[in-house]
Amino acid sequence: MKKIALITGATAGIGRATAHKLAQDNYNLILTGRRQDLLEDLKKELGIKYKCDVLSLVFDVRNNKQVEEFLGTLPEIWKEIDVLVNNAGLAAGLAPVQEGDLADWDQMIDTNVKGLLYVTRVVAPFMIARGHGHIINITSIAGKEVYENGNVYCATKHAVDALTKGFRLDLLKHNIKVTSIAPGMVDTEFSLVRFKGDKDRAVKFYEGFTPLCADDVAEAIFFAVTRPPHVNINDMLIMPAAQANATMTHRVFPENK
Ligand code: NDP
Ligand code: 8X3
Repeated sequence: MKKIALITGATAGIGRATAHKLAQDNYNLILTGRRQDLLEDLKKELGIKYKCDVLSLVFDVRNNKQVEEFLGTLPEIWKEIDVLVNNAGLAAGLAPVQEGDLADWDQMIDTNVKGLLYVTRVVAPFMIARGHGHIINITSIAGKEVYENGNVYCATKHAVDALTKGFRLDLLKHNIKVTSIAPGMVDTEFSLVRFKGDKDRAVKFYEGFTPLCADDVAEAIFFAVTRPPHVNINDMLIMPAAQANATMTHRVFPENK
């Protein structure tokens, strides 16, 4: 029988790549995001390529009413979720605290922290009822270190790091594994979103070195979910080879060679 994975934020980047990876490994998928057209395209693509069943749910993780409405009322068969990938998230802006945009702060805190909590609050009881499960939280190097102007984004990812540890304690007796996957810089829509559609700025962010790609992170998630029952990957920090930590990246430009 196929297993079921629920991936939040599957319309792009890491979530989308993880959907491909798990579908290829014989999972049926519940995929969520706000952009319906992208979810529908992905659902079609995965169905054709991997012959898997896909349930696509369009909602905003910041809205707990929607989270409960869509996930709380899943048909019984879809409640049998083996793997939850809490991936939906974003950075909005990059500014010193004294110039921070309050709407950006709210968006990051509401999505990265509260959204992740809302989804887990609904899904964890399904896993408890079945006596097993695996929750993967996508944290970040920004959840381990803080960088200039990253204040609130880094705080949200530090919060997810703490929540990961807390979930692990609370869910231990229920045989539910909890894993943090913490990537460094990954070339996805992340920077385009952070810089509010400014393509030049987003492209510059990844210039002069090879960042991770979404597939690299999907591979790490896949590794974590395919360990035998007695093994849990608590925390995986995965960086581009050219990025030593949150603040130091070795960039080489043709004119400097
Ligand atoms: P993308 O921007 O490519 O993807 C983000 C996904 O999150 C999209 O599918 C988006 O879907 C979804 N999302 C955002 N806000 C909401 C919301 N309010 N409700 C529902 N879904 C939402 O970025 P990444 O793939 O890079 O990011 C995925 C995760 O990885 C994030 O948590 C990010 O913080 C983390 N991360 C990213 C790194 C990077 O350098 N790229 C490094 C470390 C961690 P839609 O817009 O359709 O709603
Ligand atoms: C995203 C990685 O370093 O751009 O979490 O903040 S970084």
